[in-house]
Amino acid sequence: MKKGVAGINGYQGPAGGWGAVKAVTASVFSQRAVARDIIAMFKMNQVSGFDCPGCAWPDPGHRAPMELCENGVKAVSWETTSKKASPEFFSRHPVSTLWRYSDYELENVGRLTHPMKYEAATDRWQAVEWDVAFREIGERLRSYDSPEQVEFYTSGRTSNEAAFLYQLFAREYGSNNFPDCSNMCHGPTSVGLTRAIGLGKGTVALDDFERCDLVICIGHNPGTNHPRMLTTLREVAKRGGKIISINPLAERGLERFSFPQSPKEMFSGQATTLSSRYYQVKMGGDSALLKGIMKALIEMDEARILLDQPSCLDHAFIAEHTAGYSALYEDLRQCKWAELEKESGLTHGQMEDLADSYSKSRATIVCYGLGITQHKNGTENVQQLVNLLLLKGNIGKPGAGICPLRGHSNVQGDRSVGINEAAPDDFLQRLEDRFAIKVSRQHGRSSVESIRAIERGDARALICMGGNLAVAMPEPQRTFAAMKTLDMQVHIATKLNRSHLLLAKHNYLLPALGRTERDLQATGIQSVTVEDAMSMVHASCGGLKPASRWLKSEPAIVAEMARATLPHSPVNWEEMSGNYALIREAIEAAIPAFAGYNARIAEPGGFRMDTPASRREWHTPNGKANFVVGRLAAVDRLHQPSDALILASLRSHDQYNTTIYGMDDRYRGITGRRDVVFLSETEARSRGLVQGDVVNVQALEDNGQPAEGREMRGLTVVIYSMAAGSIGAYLPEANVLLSLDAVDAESLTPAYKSVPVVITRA
Ligand SMILES: Nc1nc2c(c(=O)[nH]1)N[C@H]1C(S)=C(S)[C@@H](COP(=O)(O)OP(=O)(O)OC[C@H]3O[C@@H](n4cnc5c(=O)[nH]c(N)nc54)[C@H](O)[C@@H]3O)O[C@H]1N2
Ligand SMILES: Nc1nc2c(c(=O)[nH]1)N[C@H]1C(S)=C(S)[C@@H](COP(=O)(O)OP(=O)(O)OC[C@H]3O[C@@H](n4cnc5c(=O)[nH]c(N)nc54)[C@H](O)[C@@H]3O)O[C@H]1N2
Ligand SMILES: [Mo]
Repeated sequence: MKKGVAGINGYQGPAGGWGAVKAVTASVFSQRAVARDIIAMFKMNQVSGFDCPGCAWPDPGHRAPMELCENGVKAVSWETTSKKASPEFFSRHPVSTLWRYSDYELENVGRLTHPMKYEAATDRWQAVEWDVAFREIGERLRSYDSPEQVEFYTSGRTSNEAAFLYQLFAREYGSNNFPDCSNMCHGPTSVGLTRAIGLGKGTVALDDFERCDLVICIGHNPGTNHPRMLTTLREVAKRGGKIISINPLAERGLERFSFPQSPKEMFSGQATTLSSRYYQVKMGGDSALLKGIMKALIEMDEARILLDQPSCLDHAFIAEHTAGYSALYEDLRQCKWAELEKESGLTHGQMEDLADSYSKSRATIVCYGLGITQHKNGTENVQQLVNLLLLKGNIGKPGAGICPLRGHSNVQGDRSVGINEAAPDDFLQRLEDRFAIKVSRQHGRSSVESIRAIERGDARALICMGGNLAVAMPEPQRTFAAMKTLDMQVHIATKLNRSHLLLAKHNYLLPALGRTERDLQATGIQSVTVEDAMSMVHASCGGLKPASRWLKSEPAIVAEMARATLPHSPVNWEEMSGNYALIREAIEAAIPAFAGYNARIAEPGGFRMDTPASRREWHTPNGKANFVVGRLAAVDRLHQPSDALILASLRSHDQYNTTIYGMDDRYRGITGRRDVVFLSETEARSRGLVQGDVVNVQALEDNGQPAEGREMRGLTVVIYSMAAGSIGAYLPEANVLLSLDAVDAESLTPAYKSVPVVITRA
């Protein structure tokens, strides 16, 4: 191994600990957000405070006065930054100059302060009056041949109130095109769980973690993406519960954790061991692994029955509550161990060990993330997790169930209130009844379909409620080019990002209040509501002075855009945006699950949305929980060369999706750089590579041929503890290796975690 490769140092410490405390201070300092921030942090996630925009992990009822979460602090300090992207800044920087900024530099300019319109003559964004912007946007939207030529994107920080108004506006206008960030992460959860158990969300509540015997963490990285979950996992480990992790990479946040709020752990340098077992599955190998565990479990069960020992499956549950068991049984019987081993990268013995641990647990929770969903078989993967749980009746009993780790802090809520390109008919009917409008029943477009429609010229305008759509999507070679063919783009945003610079013919940038800021409307200060990953809905009320007096709230922006576009609308836009309680009343009228909305969010901690599967009520067409047989592997290797690797795009510890906070990835031992690939010792050695060597990565087509233009050059090799056959690189840089056509067949979620590639020395 080369000694001393710049920025590649490894990391020996636990997750959390002093490193987290130092990073908090550094992030607050870098954004010059000191005093405001500290006050804000104390109120974050509290009953009367605002909801942390960091992640969707729920808040415990018995929380510490301030749960220090490093990445929550980063999210908040970047929102409450004192830096400003003002009209004066834009007057000094033409778009051609801004294009050369890195993604980090773009967001680091600071908060947008004024509504802006792009002027082609000067190549600059220029301030525009709100009224003028709304009038022009409305005129343009009315000018298109068909409302189906307009795409309405939502990123998941948007509150329930803003999201509901937004979809109402789009539907009254006549479009059902709702590309949304959940199409990029948990689309397979919505589709797969709905078909399997009749509920497109998780079944567990936070207190189930107090009662489970076993937590299986598969394909997610809580140390970075859901840091507050480590507190929960620590409690499980401390009371003797078992945690088993399944991940190609050794992720420190799954291994051990030093709780920053525990003086004992902090000052003695102790840490809690989280996972008792860690299985480094190959990227894309989960489905083979899950089949192996289930096969071993069934074999074990049959042996026990022969020996007159108690069964290790819940046969009574299977008989009463499920359908499809015999097809699953037949599929597993036919699976060959050699194939399961080859595809998963784990041994028959390891799969038996996993089955054994699972069989001994009386109540098991399976937690999963993008390592499961972002594959061509993402939906099937989710259903395999359900299969495993159903075999032992682990859904709908205390301490057990399925727990998808959702992404953005309100991505689940946005879908609950109607951001859905194929909304159920009863919902659409209630919207029509409540508002005396007509809405289309046409199946609309999700994210990948929207980009393809823009590429084909079928879509003329794109409105983005937050996010950074073009950068978040695969294959910028196609996505970026498509964006520039649009007639109009409208971005409702807090910060500048690259999507804003992919100019259409007409471009507007509308600055929104962030969640930490005071939202004053006609009837006084407003709260919004959000739904966390465990279906808890609660209020969030910003308290800070807005970054600029020209900012508008998202509901206000939507309402004014709607009034400018639909002058004869019967909807009471002005009244609703002046009093969000009226929006909640409307949500309640359209969606019965929100009955008593305003009263229920007044309760401390809010309320839980109904999750029928948690009480074994299966809202599926056959009224049963369904076993679903899936294919063996994420990638069909038939035509791939023998040296092909499967690449997953990864988040560093210093980023939030496309927002790059800094250049470090502390828990993976990387400092000051992102131009790296992670490779196992075995794969490196077989190619004669050592740490620090520079390589090129070439993506492959399904037929094994090099994919033209889908390559990255000059990446530095990091030797990492990870599965053979696998390789990792950071998003969004690695998006050039992806294909817009490689998607999960059922949900159309891009296969961000399984791109076949080959590497060569640069
Ligand atoms: N700080 C921070 N917090 C975030 C985000 C952020 O970017 N930064 N993003 C938010 C969003 S929108 C989302 S959706 C969530 C994402 O949260 P996660 O689901 O944790 O997402 P990732 O970090 O993309 O990847 C998770 C893990 O999957 C593993 N993996 C890759 N391929 C495979 C595979 O084939 N099988 C298995 N078993 N594992 C695999 C990787 O090694 C990695 O540890 O986090 C949210 N929270
Ligand atoms: N290769 C690869 N690509 C991926 C992924 C992957 O794992 N691999 N993950 C995917 C996933 S899971 C997701 S969710 C998507 C994320 O896709 P998006 O949600 O579209 O992207 P973000 O980076 O979260 O959006 C950041 C921008 O949101 C805006 N913003 C922040 N806060 C607010 C607010 O309060 N209001 C408004 N109006 N705007 C705000 C800011 O302008 C900021 O620049 O990326 C996907 N892309
Ligand atoms: Mo996400």
